[in-house]
Amino acid sequence: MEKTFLMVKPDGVQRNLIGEIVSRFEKKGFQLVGAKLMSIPQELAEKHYGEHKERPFFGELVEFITSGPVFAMVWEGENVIATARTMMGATNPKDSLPGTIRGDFAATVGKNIIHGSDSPESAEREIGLFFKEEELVSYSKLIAEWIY
Ligand code: RTP
Ligand code: MG
Repeated sequence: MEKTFLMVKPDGVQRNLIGEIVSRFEKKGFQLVGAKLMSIPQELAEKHYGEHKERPFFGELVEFITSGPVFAMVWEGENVIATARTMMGATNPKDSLPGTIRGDFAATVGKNIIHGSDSPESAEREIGLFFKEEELVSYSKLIAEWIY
């Protein structure tokens, strides 16, 4: 079953949005298979955002993501990678629609509440960066097979 890496960024944690965000993915029908509140070490932040190394905002991005605790999660379900991106909304909150997480809660591009893997390759890479194999659990719920 497909898995993705999602993370409530420091602004989302500070604004008490962990529960709201977890709740949206639960209600959608996805399954939480790993989660932890953590501070991101500098080196992990630089690796995680490695694709943006040459961008002018890289320093700011790493500084922000290491500025306070984040809530790191792994979610599972059919098409969870793309669906989670849709539920998050556009990167820049000026373009993210109401009803999406960024559309409802974020106002600036640098502080946009949530991170989500953008492809199967990123998901595998990011899950591996943030979680050990034994931190992920596999379990089934005793309900309809289309609720993941
Ligand atoms: P994320 O990686 O955090 O889930 O966000 P994303 O895929 O929607 O956007 P991405 O292009 O990967 O950019 C990563 C984060 O960098 C910040 N950003 N700032 N100042 C700027 O122009 C700018 N552009 C991007 C955003 O916080 C974005 O989430
Ligand atoms: Mg990204």
